[in-house]
Amino acid sequence: MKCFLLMIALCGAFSSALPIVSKTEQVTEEDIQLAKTYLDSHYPDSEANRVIRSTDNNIVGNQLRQMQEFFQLEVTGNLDSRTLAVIKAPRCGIPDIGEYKTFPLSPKWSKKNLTYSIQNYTPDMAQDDVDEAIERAWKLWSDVTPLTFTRISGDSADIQISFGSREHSNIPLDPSFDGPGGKLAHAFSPADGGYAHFDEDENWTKHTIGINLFHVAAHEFGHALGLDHSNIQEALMFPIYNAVDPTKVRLHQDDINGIQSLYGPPEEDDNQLTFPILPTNIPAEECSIDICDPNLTFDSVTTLQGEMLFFKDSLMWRMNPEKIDIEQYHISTFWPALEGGIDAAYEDEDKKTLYIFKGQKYWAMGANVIPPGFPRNIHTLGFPKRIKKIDATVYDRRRKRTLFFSGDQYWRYDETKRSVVNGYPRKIATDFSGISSPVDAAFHHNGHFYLFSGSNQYEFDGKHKRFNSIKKRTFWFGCK
Ligand code: TQI
Ligand code: CA
Ligand code: ZN
Repeated sequence: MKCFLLMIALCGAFSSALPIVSKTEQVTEEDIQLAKTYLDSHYPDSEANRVIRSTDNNIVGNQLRQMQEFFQLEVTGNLDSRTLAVIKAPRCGIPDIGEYKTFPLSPKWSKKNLTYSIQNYTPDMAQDDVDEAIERAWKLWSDVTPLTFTRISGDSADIQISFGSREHSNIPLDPSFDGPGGKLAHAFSPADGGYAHFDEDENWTKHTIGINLFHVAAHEFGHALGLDHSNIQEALMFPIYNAVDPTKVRLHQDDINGIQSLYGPPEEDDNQLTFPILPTNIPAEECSIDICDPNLTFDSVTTLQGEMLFFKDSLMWRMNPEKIDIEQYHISTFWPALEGGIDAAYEDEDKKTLYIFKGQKYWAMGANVIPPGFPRNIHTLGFPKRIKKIDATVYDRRRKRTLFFSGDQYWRYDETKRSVVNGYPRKIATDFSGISSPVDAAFHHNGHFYLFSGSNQYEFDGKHKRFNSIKKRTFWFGCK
């Protein structure tokens, strides 16, 4: 916001060196030609935006109006002196060819892992839908940059998001909103504090009736990251809100070029693992291991979005429990950095995150957001230094706690408090009597825990803390 004002100020400084056409001065034929060439190259001549030459030889029409709107000039449709001054100073931070634009001096965030907070909610939408729209809007930008966006609470976030109407804050130079219609939202550039404000007098929705929050948030976050408006009509940063199907809102190559001019492309981080998108119609590999072999043991097992994944060495099998249909993949297909041999894995369905453990490292992969800073060391979870690897893990959705097995001990980890529960570790043999340690793999299905040890699989009733049955490990595959 402030930056836009700054740009006008800079333009003033520049253009004062140029002859300024005063309000009363007659516009010359030369000026008209100049303006026409300028408008034709910046605001391509379409049916809707044809330049009409009026009788008094002035340029009028939509091309000029668009240009005036773009530069926040008075929209007169006439080639007045201020408009002409902007046309005559095309090098004032304004590209000659149609493309993205950053704010003057290109302010940008100097760190990659940014935080945001949602300070309040609009009553127009369910809170979950607001959270989701905001998260998806950030994801558009994090997908094409090295940036990450993590939601935190409180007032210390880099980018604070809020809804308000009219005079909506006491931040200096925060322009007030204008009631229904008109201004929808605004955001402060990285130089000005990175706020994103949404006009509460608009009707915010998750579809096209009313104003689509995801669409406007995506545009505002572009500003909050340092992008000014683009003059490419299809770009998200083009300053006109076209109600498009929100499922079709995505970045234009111009938006990508713009944001990457500030932050560069995503880091080819060999260490970062991404949430696996399991193919739906790509044929899986031939099964190269006899999955019914009674001597086969698993490295780890986890659920993933309703399916089950079994890991062994460099391979993984995917099974849909409804279909008893097994597909085999190389682990490296999804995670080139891993090369298999993983120790443990679990899915936190509440955080929509998959965790993978290998040696002292572990990775978190979000279905929607890429959690920053992984891999991390398992000791950051609070395990003692003597623990060199995790054997098995499983998430207990009912208690929002994760069980970790290592050697002959196990821990409970509180996912809400993000710490190991007091009183742990405990001996596996004490609480899961009958199971032989170590536990190879563990997962949760339909309210039961399944712990794998050697060729056995123990079904454990989490509620009554007792074993229901011991099944062969191959039970899931319908082996004879
Ligand atoms: N709000 C303006 C905007 O974000 C605020 C603004 C005007 C601005 N001029 C600026 C911000 C120059 C930075 C630089 O663009 S708005 C749209 C769009 C608005 C407009 O309410 O007019 C969207 C908000 F692009 F569709 F026109 C969101 Cl998506
Ligand atoms: Ca408004
Ligand atoms: Zn904008």
